[in-house]
Amino acid sequence: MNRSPLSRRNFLKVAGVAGAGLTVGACRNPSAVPAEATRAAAPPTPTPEPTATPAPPTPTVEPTATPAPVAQADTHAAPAAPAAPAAQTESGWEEMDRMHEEGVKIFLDGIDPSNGFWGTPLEYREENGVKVFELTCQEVDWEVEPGKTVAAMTYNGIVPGPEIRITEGDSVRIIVHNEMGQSTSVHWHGVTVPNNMDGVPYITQPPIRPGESYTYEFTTRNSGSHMYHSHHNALEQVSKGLIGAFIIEPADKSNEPEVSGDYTLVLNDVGIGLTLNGKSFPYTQPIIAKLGDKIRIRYMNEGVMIHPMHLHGLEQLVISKDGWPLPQPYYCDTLNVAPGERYDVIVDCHTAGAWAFHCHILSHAESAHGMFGMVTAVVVQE
Ligand SMILES: [Cu+2]
Repeated sequence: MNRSPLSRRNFLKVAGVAGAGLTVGACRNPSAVPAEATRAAAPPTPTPEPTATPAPPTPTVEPTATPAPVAQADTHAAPAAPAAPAAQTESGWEEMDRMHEEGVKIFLDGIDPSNGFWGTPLEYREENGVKVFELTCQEVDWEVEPGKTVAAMTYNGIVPGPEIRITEGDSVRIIVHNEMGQSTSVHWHGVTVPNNMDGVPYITQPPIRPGESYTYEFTTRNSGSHMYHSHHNALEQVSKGLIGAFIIEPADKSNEPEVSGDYTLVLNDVGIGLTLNGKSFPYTQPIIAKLGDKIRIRYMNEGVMIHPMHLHGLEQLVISKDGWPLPQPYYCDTLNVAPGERYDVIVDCHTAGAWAFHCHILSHAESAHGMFGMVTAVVVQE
């Protein structure tokens, strides 16, 4: 978004903690935080690991497919129990506080609204009235948080993939190139398409094999916040990053809310870990708004778990579900977003401050080692 960068001083000022002595020791390098976290004991929360499909038999699929990433994601779910006794000693609680503070410092120091966290538009060319997009499936190393790089599967090298944003009624042609070591396909999740464009191998098309390209073409009919993702070996491919926003703006915009910012949050969990737009706290980015702004947030859950997204201090007005406008919008402070679901909410930034914004399954957000995973903030500046 076109927002001026927020200095750490301003963030602290607006957060009401300027001058509160937020001195952070420079005694450890950032990677120490996740390193500590990975030493945490077994997580308390059951995860989809047991229900995950067995390792695929094909040799092209690395054994990292499910178990390893799941384990990584869960190492953050540092249980309170083992940490508690240590915290009761002076050095234990001081260490705990220091780790919490250090994560916040990395988050603040990393604020950069232009770093791509809030989406990269997919450019297109126009051919005879058709908008032509190209997506290339690639395996890349992806840094999700300080010291943690994962083997991701991506569209055009980024997680989530670039945002496709068009207008209802547009005709699109999307050419997909597969440079990965396994076959794939693309499903246009929530988008009304002809059956043969639905992207399900052996049902509506052959898989797009390594080295091949495949062309999808359709005219969009239903506006709203939709998604695109792999529909082949999906537990691995989607959870590792073959995901993206597919936003169709209505042809008639007269009922669209007027907002000063439009933010998409793609949620994911196993695979690359507990992430918002492909990043885990402290590598997430805050939404930065001005007092009185109205902002739109589009949640898209590409993970395998439910994530109740909780915003402190500012209510969320839910205006649409899966791209369909709600006949009766409703307010909430915690919005449960299940796998596959999309919700659009409007937030009236009526109170200045730095408001925590996180998944409220606490094992997805905060441990004895500080905040991690699905955590960010809405910063309302005066
Ligand atoms: Cu969650």
